Amino acid sequence: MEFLVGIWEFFVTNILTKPHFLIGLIVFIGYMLLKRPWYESLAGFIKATVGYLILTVGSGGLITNFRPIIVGLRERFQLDAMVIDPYFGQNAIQAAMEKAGKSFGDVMILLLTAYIVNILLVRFSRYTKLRAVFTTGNVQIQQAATAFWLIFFCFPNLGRWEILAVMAVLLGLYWAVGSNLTVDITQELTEGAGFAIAHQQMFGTFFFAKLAEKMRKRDEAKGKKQGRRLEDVELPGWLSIFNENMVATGILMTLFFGAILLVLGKPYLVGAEFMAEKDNFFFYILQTSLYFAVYLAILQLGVRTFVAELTESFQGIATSFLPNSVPGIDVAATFGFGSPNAVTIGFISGAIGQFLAIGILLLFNSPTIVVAGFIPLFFDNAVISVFANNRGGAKYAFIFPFINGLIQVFGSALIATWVGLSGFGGYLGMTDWATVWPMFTVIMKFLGIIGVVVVAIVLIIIPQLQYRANKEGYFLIVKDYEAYAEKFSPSDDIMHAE
Ligand code: ASC
Repeated sequence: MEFLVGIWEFFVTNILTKPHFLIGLIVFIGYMLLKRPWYESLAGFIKATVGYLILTVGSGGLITNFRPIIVGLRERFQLDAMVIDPYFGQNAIQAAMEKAGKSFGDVMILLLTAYIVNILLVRFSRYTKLRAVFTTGNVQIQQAATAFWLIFFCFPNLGRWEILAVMAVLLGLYWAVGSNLTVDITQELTEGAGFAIAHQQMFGTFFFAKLAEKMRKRDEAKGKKQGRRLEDVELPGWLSIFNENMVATGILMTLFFGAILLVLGKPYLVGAEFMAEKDNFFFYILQTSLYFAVYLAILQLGVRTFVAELTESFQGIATSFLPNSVPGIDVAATFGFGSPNAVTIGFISGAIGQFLAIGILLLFNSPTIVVAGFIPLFFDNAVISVFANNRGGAKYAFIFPFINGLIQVFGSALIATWVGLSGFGGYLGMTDWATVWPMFTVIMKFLGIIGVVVVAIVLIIIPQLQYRANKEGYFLIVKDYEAYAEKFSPSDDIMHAE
């Protein structure tokens, strides 16, 4: 028994929670199931793992590059506040659990059992209508920790195994249902790349994508002049340089970073050792800003490297074990599709929304003050912008991330204060965890076990409703995108060039 537990632990620590290896392994197994020779399968493993690691270098670089701003704003204005960021959130929960006498080992048990629930739900897609397996292990740990704390807050007196069972069912359902929500919009965005999103804003992305589409169709019905997608806007004269993504990102980020870095000032940045005394301030700003474009380019290269492998090899898994399914992967993979400018615009609009919300908290002397974290700021708002642009046009690529920025701050401040996490310095802060999870928590806190049943039923019904909306196309969109596109012309859903 101990031996088996040892193997499990090894697998969890080294593969399950390391998405690059998990995706590599899925590709390897997929190719083997497709009866490819071992050396081709090995090559697939290497390409997928390397590609995923490149993606991680890109997203990690963006996160580190932004550190002077996050740390600077906090220190410079002496905000003793809660940071909304998945890693800060995880640390806060670890500290809170220790204080409450709970073992973090239980979070790992939850992660595993919820994973199994997710796979089983997809295995029985005929009944559950769930088509996506969540594979992004790094965020699954953060979510398991947060879900643990929220559900423990609702049922502090429930026995250890009973509460773990409740948690596993709800979290497994959230993973499968959330990822499944993004299947159609992602297939349409990527023209059948064969993946869904498995991250922290799946409900939010679906909501804003559909809202953008609805607003556009409403405008169309009214006969209003149509807006355009970002990639179709041809700017005149000198503005035409913005048509090139790298240039647009470079200029926009220099203005945005530049403004904030100027507020922080060179003396602070030197004192905090973000820059050296001898460095020129202007060139420091320029370099920091242009690095943003560098990491975005790296991220996109990573996506291109592994997505093709994953799409092809997953056929092996889909035909053998998990019929009608796609893998749910890191949200950053969507940044390789659609308009690259939407990524930058989403980030900046979301940041303006968040900063405004933080200003409002300060103004009203909120008991909890929030400090923006880069991950919610960037990854949530960029993806919302990408989809809003894809389905509704440029206008929504600006507006929706802004609204989401407000939601992230207010939602996180409310829930973290209520469940007692704000005092521990951090909260996850990503869109779904500032919206749907707080709603689940309210329902469960006030309705008790009946609340658990209500939340579970709502989650179970969502894919059934999606299925009803287009029975014929529902599984076809993952099995054979071309056939789907021919039959259902997704051009109706997404916005097209004029
Ligand atoms: C997260 C998280 C990360 C990033 C990464 C984005 O939520 O914990 O490390 O987003 O997954 O690529």
